Amino acid sequence: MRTTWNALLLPSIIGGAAADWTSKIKVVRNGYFPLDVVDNLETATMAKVETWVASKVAAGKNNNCTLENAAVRREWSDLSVAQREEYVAAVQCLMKLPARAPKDKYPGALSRFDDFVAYHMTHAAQLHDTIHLFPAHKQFLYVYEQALRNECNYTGYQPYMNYDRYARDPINSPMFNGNASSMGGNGGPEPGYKGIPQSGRTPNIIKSGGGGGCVTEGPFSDMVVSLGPTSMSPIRGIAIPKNAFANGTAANKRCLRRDINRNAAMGATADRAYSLIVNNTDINGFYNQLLGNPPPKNDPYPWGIHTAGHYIHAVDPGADPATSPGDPVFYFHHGALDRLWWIWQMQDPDKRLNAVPAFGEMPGHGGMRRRHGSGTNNNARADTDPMTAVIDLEWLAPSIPLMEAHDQLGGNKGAFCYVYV
Ligand SMILES: *[C@@H]1O[C@H](CO)[C@@H](O)[C@H](O)[C@H]1NC(C)=O
Ligand SMILES: *[C@@H]1O[C@H](CO)[C@@H](O)[C@H](O)[C@H]1NC(C)=O
Ligand SMILES: *[C@@H]1O[C@H](CO)[C@@H](O)[C@H](O)[C@H]1NC(C)=O
Ligand SMILES: *[C@@H]1O[C@H](CO)[C@@H](O)[C@H](O)[C@H]1NC(C)=O
Ligand SMILES: *[C@@H]1O[C@H](CO)[C@@H](O)[C@H](O)[C@H]1NC(C)=O
Ligand SMILES: [Cu+2]
Repeated sequence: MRTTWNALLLPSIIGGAAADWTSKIKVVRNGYFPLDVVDNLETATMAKVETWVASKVAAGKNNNCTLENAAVRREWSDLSVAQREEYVAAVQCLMKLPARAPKDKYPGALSRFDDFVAYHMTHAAQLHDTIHLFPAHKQFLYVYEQALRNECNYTGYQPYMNYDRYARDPINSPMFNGNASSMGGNGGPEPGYKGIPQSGRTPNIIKSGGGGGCVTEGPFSDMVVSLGPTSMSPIRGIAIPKNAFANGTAANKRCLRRDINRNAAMGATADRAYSLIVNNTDINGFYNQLLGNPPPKNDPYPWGIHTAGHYIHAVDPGADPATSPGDPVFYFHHGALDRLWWIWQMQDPDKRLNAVPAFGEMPGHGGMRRRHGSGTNNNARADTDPMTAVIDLEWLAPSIPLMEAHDQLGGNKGAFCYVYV
């Protein structure tokens, strides 16, 4: 049936009149937030995506993935209130299911949700070296999305956050307003918390947005955070109980703390994301600009989108690079980055799909910055050829070849088959 359909479709594409992608993918717009420059670029890119997928179909290389059967990851505000509540309930469900991480090494992993935090906090190199950052997080998100669907009966897909919609007033946004269909509210005031230092940047701190205390409103106000903090945590001025283990894997039950932060969010506005995509024809430029390297000049929010997105919802565990998936908003942020990477790739799929950053910088989270040429950032070069490298999430999922996680429309033997709208 599918083959017949593809055969019927092809002539119209070869004839130059590709069918309108909106007949294949259901577009939902909330009508409240206007489309921004990146949304418009994404829309304009869909014709290229359609042509490219058609060529893969024609070559028999699409692993059964088509635009018609692709999952759609939507922006949070484009979900209905009922869909948002279904998502929240699925995350809360994961937080109640038993952990699978080995108990001896990860005694503080108390739930399936924690399984993901436990992996992330102890496998920085496997997730964050130059060749792994994008594809390994693609796989990490996919496996989390699968857990929500297969273990908690969630019927949707992982939403992403379009920072631009919330950057100017994140605290009152549909993501963080603290109502039942939000991802929970801000933390209470914590005067000792000054923000997150950004050495080498001007300004050199993401100033506190006024929060830092426990989240008291919304679905995650009763969440129990267990793993972390690790010795890498850049959080200062808050009395977070120390983890019994330096590696952060002991149980350390505490509240979820946040500082919903406009100063961070403003570094991830659509103009910045647009410049990131259209100003970089080369993957190294894209990678470095995403991470804020070199630091932008004459920019009041010179963090780079990756850092900005993380600190929108800091503090504990969100601000600790190792334990950041311990705040469920992490998955919205990395979904947003995955989307930007995809839009960038799709500007020229033949050249960009498999482009691998040769040598860049570690993610610009607070204290984790590394210099070019320092011995600490050579995981990518030391022993791994991207062509033979793998993404091994251990207890989370079977290992897959790294290059299988570059293509979200047919990669990983067709397991990846999704678009962002
Ligand atoms: C594609 O789908 C067909 C029919 O469902 C199945 O037999 C085949 O194994 C699938 N191929 C791939 C690569 O997944
Ligand atoms: C973390 O440290 C503790 C105490 O040293 C150790 O027992 C545990 O195996 C470590 N876990 C990992 C993942 O290294
Ligand atoms: C998911 O649905 C199945 C089948 O209806 C049910 O047995 C299972 O308990 C549900 N799981 C959860 C976590 O609700
Ligand atoms: C929560 O806020 C969102 C965004 O303002 C709104 O659409 C939704 O109806 C609100 N939900 C509740 C339960 O108040
Ligand atoms: C591309 O970068 C240059 C230099 O940083 C900047 O002036 C320009 O505005 C950027 N272009 C776009 C479209 O953002
Ligand atoms: Cu990460």
